[in-house]
Amino acid sequence: MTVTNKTKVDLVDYLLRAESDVTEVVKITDQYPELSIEEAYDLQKKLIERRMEKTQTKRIGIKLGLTSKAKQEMMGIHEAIYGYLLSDMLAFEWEPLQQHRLIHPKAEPEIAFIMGEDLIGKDVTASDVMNAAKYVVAAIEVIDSRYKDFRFTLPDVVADNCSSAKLILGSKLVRPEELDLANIGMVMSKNGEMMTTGAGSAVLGHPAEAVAWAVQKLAERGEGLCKGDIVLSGALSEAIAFDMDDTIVAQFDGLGSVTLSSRYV
Ligand code: OOG
Repeated sequence: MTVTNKTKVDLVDYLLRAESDVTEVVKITDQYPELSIEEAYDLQKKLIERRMEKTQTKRIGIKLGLTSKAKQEMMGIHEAIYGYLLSDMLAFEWEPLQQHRLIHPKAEPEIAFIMGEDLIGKDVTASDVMNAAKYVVAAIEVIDSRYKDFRFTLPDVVADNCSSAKLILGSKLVRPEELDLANIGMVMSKNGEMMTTGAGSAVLGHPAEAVAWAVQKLAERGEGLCKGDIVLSGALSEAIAFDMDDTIVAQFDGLGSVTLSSRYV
């Protein structure tokens, strides 16, 4: 079945409804197996426009996904993906997440960049990213795929805004050049028990390389990063599922820690 404009509107509605009803749904490639990555980015763009309109939110940045070689191999792909961060996705360390608003959330430890300047262009490099970024900060991204059992193909996850749900930033802001970002070590625990470890190099060799890739990719669509954007550069380890009353802490060398807690309200 081909993806007409009418189908695109229906698919966007389908995914937005899954999010607002907090219900997992069958992946869209079950019905549209020919959906291409480019069409999936078109769907993602429409979804973001509709979601901003519906929830009166605005764009606050970009997230990268599937940046680790391990995850790419697991999915049989060779490319990362990007999605958008919106203002209502921003959560805070001091305010537990409302677990009942999430389907089957998982936490990912990430290094976030705060952009000090706009950055746009097909030839942008990691060193351009380091120069344009004002700070790096520890982050936890909460991913919450709208698809059943978190199972999807690449076009499915792109259309679903790369499983984006929430993000929490730590409170220690560091100038990017002050740290060796590829060699930053990270430990993530759940309720005091160590769950996973990782290093900055897990993110396409260096987190700024991942951000440069995203900027080049955005340029293909005439877009880029804006001053003030938050950029989640990709997970340093696998994602960890959590439930109500869980507390997750990600501790990074040189960046301090960031804490997520959840409750049922
Ligand atoms: C896709 C998004 C994963 C990352 O950093 O790899 C992601 C998913 O696994 O649901 O954000």
